Order: sequence, then structure tokens, then C-alpha cells
Amino acid sequence: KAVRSAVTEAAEAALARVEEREASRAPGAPAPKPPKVAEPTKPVEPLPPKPDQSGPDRRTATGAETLATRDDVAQQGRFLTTSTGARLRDTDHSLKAGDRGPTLLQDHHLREKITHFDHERIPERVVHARGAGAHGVFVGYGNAKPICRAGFLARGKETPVFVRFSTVLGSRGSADTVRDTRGFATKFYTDEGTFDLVGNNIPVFFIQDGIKFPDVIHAGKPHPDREIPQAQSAHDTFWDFVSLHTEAQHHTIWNMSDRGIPRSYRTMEGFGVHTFRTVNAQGETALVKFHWKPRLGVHSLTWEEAQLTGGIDPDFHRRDLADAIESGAYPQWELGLQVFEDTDDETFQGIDLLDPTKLVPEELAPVQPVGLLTLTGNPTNFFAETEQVAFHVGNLVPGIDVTNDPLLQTRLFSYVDTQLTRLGGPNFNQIPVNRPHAPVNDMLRDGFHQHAVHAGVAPYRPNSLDGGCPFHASGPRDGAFVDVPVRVAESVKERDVPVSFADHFSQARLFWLSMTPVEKQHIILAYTFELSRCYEQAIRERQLLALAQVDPELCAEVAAGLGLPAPEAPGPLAEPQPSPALSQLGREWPTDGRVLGVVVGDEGDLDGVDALVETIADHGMVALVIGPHGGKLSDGTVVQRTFGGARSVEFDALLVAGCPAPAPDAIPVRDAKADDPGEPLDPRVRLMLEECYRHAKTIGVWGAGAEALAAAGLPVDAPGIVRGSSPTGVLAEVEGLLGSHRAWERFVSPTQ
Ligand code: HDE
Repeated sequence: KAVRSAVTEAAEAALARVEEREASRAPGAPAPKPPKVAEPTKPVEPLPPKPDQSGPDRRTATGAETLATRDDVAQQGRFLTTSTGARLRDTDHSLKAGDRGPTLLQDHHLREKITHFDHERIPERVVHARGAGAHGVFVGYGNAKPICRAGFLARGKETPVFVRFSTVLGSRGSADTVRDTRGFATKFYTDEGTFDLVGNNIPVFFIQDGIKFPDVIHAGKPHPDREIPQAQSAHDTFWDFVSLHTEAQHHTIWNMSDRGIPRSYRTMEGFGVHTFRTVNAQGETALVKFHWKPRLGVHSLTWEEAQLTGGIDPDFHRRDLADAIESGAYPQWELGLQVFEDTDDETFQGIDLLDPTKLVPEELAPVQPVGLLTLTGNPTNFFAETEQVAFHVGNLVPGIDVTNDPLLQTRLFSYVDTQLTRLGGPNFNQIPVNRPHAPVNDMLRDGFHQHAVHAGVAPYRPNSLDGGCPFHASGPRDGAFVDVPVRVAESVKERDVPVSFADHFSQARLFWLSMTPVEKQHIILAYTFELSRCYEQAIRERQLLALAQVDPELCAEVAAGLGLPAPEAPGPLAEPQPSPALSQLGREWPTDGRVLGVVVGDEGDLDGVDALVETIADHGMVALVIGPHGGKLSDGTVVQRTFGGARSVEFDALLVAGCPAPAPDAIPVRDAKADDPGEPLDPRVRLMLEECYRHAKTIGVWGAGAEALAAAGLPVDAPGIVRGSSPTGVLAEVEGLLGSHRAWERFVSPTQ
């Protein structure tokens, strides 16, 4: 009885409080504002819908207008509600029997909030789990018309796109800068249906037949017993597979080159890898390979930079992409085509175009630009867009068709299949980021997560009840996709491979021979590192035998690094003509969006720093002032990075305006001797300079900046070191050097 009366008293008191509040409210007055609580961030206006997404959001999956708008699915109204729209007056306290509980099962809001949370995660992608996306626009040049009737390639035609970049091996939370292949998948929302170009930043692949994809991925992923290592190929199972399965050797040498550690998504090339078939308005066909050429050139990190960045900023590429877009430095790529005659044997100058382990050197078939991609918008919500976007190589538009490349053929099956598990059912094309911008009338019905309210009674063909709708398009004039009537050779069913696929080494050798000495050095170091992480001697030896078939020098250097004898190649090596286009060096590129660190001390040499920062911005680059402490310096210069918070890997070049001494209360980094004048340079600045020097980055100094170099023990007259009297003079020279990315001559020793 006592318990009951206590409960009743508490309930009555709670009710009285509510009634009191209600009574104090004047008739017709608005509902009271929720009590003020400390919010972690200031509430901001929700972003308006993106123009490229607002169109399709207003349609059902059948293309019909619906009452539902984007606002209906986004958050709306001032008040917090349940998912069914009941306004809530408290989301911080569960409904309890008294303030000390127990909690009541009856609390629907509690259960809804926690149940939804429990189911927030979906399975990550089985490959390419780690990625970053962006919206943009593609504009056609119109010059592809003679070979391809696809409408989005027409002159001046603007097509919205969504692009997702990714690594392959790592989990969703892994670091961006690991050594790996990068995905480069583009969804074109064209008027004729969605076209997905699901490519990589490497033009060839590990396997020639899709049936082996689980093998290569199982070998590359962490070991099944301890689930290590994460997001890398430097382990036994990977090298076991590629050394046994030598058709992977060409892709592997690309991964071991600087292509495996890009500087930024913005500085990556993209490749469709497979050969596709295009069709023009007359029905004539051609074979093509797709290329994305970045406007800023192809640039990479050094291995040490990639390692440091993985710890200091694991989101380096994701951040770089988002920052560039947000600041208006929109990343751009030209879409290019290598075009080949559609011959019966589907080869070009002896290269089998259906073999995805082979590329066609650009010197033999130039890449012809046919349009421009510009990324202009960051996703509003990572999960809704970047995570839920679903690409498919079978999403084709009239004018583009597949070939019989056996890797591509398997992919045509895999990409729908995987979404069924990942996105929980067959209606993933109704998710906003996947919705086509072309009208859809597909007669696909029901299933998990069906969002469309389909009208009509006859989702079948032929029918008379829905007026015979939908109708067949009669042919190309109605914009129909017509499968190219390719002749299928008279053949028998067999599990086999063409003889032309048998050469596994000549193009790995072509790649090696096309590299400059410094790029070769990086490749040697990468193989040596990766193989040194393997435990099994037999695997190292077998991979050395594969390298012997790529190049004797490469094999000898790696063998020396591993302390093993270099094997001889079992037969003579091919002598392909090198393809200079495969090298990343030797050209000048725009410096837009490059990040320059400006090191300043608290005292002296601050003259002109403000003007310098402005000039850097005027030239389309980003200046980050690095000072001994946050806030402002004595002359009012604003500091963006502190000596303690900055690390060299953030910057493409360093400008040094002074020789900042260590803080008076800093712990000395060396033992003081009686006659030691003490550290002349702050050790954190010394570290930054040393690293920039080691990574062959341009360093510009003026005034006391030269003393900082000397204090760091660095030569003032080395390549890529710019000394001058004025900040702007130094900047002009530094900018010139940045065009070639690094002072490549500084890489002299294998240890760097
Ligand atoms: Fe993929 N691949 N892949 N792949 N792939 C996936 O699809 C697969 C291949 C590529 O940002 C998965 O939706 C098979 C080549 C990219 O969402 C899956 C084979 C190339 C992405 C799948 C290949 C790629 C994927 C995992 C051998 C370069 C990320 C999640 C036959 C031309 C797309 C998903 C994104 C993703 C299967 C080979 C590129 C499992 C079976 C070759 C860029 O379906």
C-alpha cells in the first residue's frame, strides 16, 4: 500500500507540473520552446536539396510525379518527433517507474530510438569499403559522335554525376593513404538512363577471368585467423597468390609503383580497364577504352609520407576532396577514349583487347578527350549518398555496350547480387542517390523497402487492362538500348582461356622500362618492403623468380634488399617499346589547390607574410601559416597551424620566413655541453624541414629562413631549395617548381 501511494504521489506531482505549465500559457500562445540545453554545435538551417538530386526525388520509381518531395523524407518541422510524427517533450529520460526506475517496456520512444540505432549499420562493401564521394557535372565535347551515339557525349550536354573514390582492400574505417589500387566509379544520370563507369586508377587487373575474383580478394584481405594486416598487401597470402598466379604480375607492379599511393583523388588517373563497344547513329561499332585524365596531373605521395599520413590524418584523401570542393577548387578530369577498329579478332597491334591484364600504350592509340567532369558538391549525408550509392557495370546507355572480356562478363552478374545483401533487397535503385534521372516504367514490383506507390492493375506484358502500357520502344529512334548483334563464334562449351592471354610478363616489363630512374627506385623499395613482411621464404623466392621475368635489374635489387640470391629468368625477355606516357614525371601541371606551409616565428621576419598569404590565395593555392602558438602573432598574423600541431605531410611545399628558436621553457632535445650555445631552431620546425627535404619537396627561404635550413643541417643550394630576398620573389620560383610536383633530383639514395 505504501509503495502504491508513493507511485501515485509521484505521478500526481508530475501531472501537476505539466498542468501548471499549460495553465501559465496564454490562450492561443505558441507551444513553449523546449528548455535550453547546451548543444555541441550551433543549429544551422538544413541545406537546400542539391539541384542534381531534386529532380528525381520528386518521382516515383515509375517516373510518375508523386506528392512526396525531398522535404518529406528529410527532417522537417521545429519539433522533435517519433518516426511517425508524434511530437516529443523529452528524449533524454526513459519512462521509468519513479525517477529511480525500473524502466518501462511501454516506452515506445525509447524502444524506437534504440532499435533504430541497433540497426544503423549495414554490411560494408566486400571490396572498396573505404570511399569518399562527390556530386558533379559532366559536359560532352560532341566529338565522339562518329563512334558513339550516347546523348551525354553530345556537344555542350550537361549531365549530373556522382563519383565515388575508394581503396580496395581496407575496411570502411581504414586509412586513405595505404598502398592499394583506388576505385574511381562514376554514375552519369543521363536522360537515356543511368550510365555507370566503374573503373580503377590502374588500367589493368589482377585476373583475366572473373571466376578468380574471390581468390585474389581472399589473398589480399587480412589473414582469416587473426584478421591482420588491415588494408595492405604486405603479407604472405597476397604474395603467395600473385607469385603463383603470374597473370597478376602486371597489376602488381602498378601497385608497387607510386600509383599505389596517390597524393590525392584529384591527382589520379581513372581507367575503365575493360574494352567496351560503342555504337554510332548508323549502327556502326568501335572498340574503346575509357580514361579519366586529371587536370592537375598524376601525382603521388612518397612511401614515408603515406605512412606518416596514415597515422596523422587517416582521412587525408577524403578531407582533401571535400576541402577542395568546399573552397571552390573544383576537381576536374577529361574523359578520354582510345578507339580501335571493331575487328573479328578484337586485337590491336597484337594486343588482345579482351585481356584485362593488358593496356594499349597511348603512343600507339592516343587518348582522345570527349568531355569534362567537374566535381562541384560534397554529399549532404555520407551514409545516404556515399555509402548507399550502388554502381553496376551493366548500367549502360544506348551507344555503349559490353564486350566478351571474361572479367567484365562476371562483373555484370556481381554488382546487382551484392546490393541485395548490402542494401537489403531489390529496390536499391529507389534510394535517392541511385534514382535515375530518366523516366522509369519498369514493371518491377513489391519487395523489401518498396517506396513507390505503383498505380494500375497490370504490371505485365502484354496487357489490355492498363491500356497496353508500358510500350516497347520501337528502336534507336525511340531511344531504345539495342544490344549490338555481335556474331558469336561457333564454339563448344569449355572452361579455357585464349592462347593470347598466356603472356603474363611482357607488359609488366613494358611498365618497368617506361619508368624514370627515381620511379624505378620507388618500385624496388616497395617490393623489398612488402616481401620483407612475408614470413615464408618460399614465397619471397617465388616472387623473385617472377621479377626475374620482368627485369633482371629489378630482380637483383629486390633480392639484394632481401639478402637472397637473384634467380635467372627461365627464358629470354620480351623487349617492348617503352611508353613514356606511363611515367608520372617530366611534365608541368597546374598548381591549383596546392598547400603551402608558411613557417613564421613570433619575432622578426613577419614583414610581408600577410601579403604573401594573399598572393598565394590569388594564385589558387592554399597558404597555412605555421606559428609557435595558436591565435595571432605580434604583428597580427593569424596562425592556422602550430609547430606542435603541424606535420610536413600536410604541405606540398614549405616557405620559411624566419629561424624560430625553441620556446624558452622547451626541454632541450640534446644533452647540453658546457660550450653549447643551445638549439638555434625549434626542433619541431627542424623535423618539418628535414621531412620536406627528404620527401623532395620545394622549400623557399628568405631573411633568417636560410639560417633555419643551415640549423637543420640541410644544404641551402640543393635542387628545389629556393633562396631569395623577398617573399613574393621566392613564391614565384616555388610555384614554378611545384608544377613538376617534387624536386625529383633530390632522390639520390635508395634509402630515401
Ligand atoms: Fe568490382 N566490385 N569486381 N571491380 N568494383 C565491387 O560492388 C567485382 C573489378 C570496382 O564505389 C562490389 O557494390 C567482381 C574491376 C569499384 O561503390 C562487388 C570483379 C574493377 C568498386 C564487385 C570485380 C572494379 C567495385 C563491392 C571481377 C575496375 C566500388 C560492392 C569479376 C575496372 C564501387 C559493390 C563503389 C565494387 C565485384 C572486378 C572496380 C562485390 C566479381 C576489374 C570501383 O560487386
